[in-house]
Amino acid sequence: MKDRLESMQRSAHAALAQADSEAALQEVRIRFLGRKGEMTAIMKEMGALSPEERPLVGALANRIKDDLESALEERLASLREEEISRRLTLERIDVTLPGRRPFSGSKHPITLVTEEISEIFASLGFGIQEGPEVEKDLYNFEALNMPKDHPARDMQDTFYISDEVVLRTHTSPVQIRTMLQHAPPVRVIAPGTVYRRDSDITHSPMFHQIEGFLVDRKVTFGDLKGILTAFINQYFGRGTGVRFRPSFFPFTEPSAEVDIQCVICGGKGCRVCKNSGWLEILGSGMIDPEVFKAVNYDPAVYSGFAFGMGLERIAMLRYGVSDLRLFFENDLRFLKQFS
Ligand code: 2NL
Repeated sequence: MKDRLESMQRSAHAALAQADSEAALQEVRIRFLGRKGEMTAIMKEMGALSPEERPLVGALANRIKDDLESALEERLASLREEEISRRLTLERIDVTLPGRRPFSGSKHPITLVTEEISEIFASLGFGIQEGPEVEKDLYNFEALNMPKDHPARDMQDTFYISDEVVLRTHTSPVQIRTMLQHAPPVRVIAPGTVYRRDSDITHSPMFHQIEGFLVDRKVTFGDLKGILTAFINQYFGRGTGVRFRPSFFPFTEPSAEVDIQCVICGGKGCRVCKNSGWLEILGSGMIDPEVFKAVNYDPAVYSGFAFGMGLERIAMLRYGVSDLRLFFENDLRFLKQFS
């Protein structure tokens, strides 16, 4: 029995030396030390031994068991160490490599223009208001002196959601809402997206506007000229030539269009200004008394001016963009140039 125990010990050591994973080690443990393993099988025959031999063989069996158990532990520890050093080599990180820059987007040119213009008017004391793009016909047209039969309300130009609801065709309804909620004095600009049924190389069905207005006692056309000239000097540069041309809008009387000296040729005449030396950038006027009546402002007490400008046109002039469609195609090669 002593020989069989010692031979079992040798084959266990041999099997241990061969085991190259924790799973294989576990198999060795079961095969030799498990409840149905070789050690147990041998020990079952202890009963056949003489009383003198039994304690000697028992002590030997215990020593072998202890020996195998500590050999198993050692092998396990060295397998784990091997695994750790294997992974340390395999997964080595070169901390001196340069990092990868995270991709970072940039603001759309229309956003840049909106923010810059808003900031200038904010510095002149104007608040910034926003409103819904799906708007009541009442606020988009009716309150702006454009009754149901007005030509500007043509089905050709307006996206109707229903008889009484439209996609706003300008941001004026934001100003109507502002006047309905606040008594004068009030000065606010309304930047935002607007919609018209128009689509060709120079018109997009969705585009952007900033409108503004100011109402107080004794506001004159001189105030309109002063504020808009101050804005133009700040945005296009001090000394930019400005002229006011008579015009017509249903919601202002009198009305004026505002031109600036051509930013491309400086007024000499070029393709962009069609050889006139001037560029139209704004519509404006004194708010019509009919509009005041619609928002319960007393036209005998208050007066005010309003203005509106298309942002795509201003962005094209500002950044030298010659094709409107670039603003809507979201080509990254274009957009990246504004970062
Ligand atoms: C243009 C012309 C304009 C207004 C917008 C306005 C708003 C209210 C009352 C009176 Cl609530 N007027 N807005 C006035 C004159 C011109 O815009 O060419 N826009 C792109």
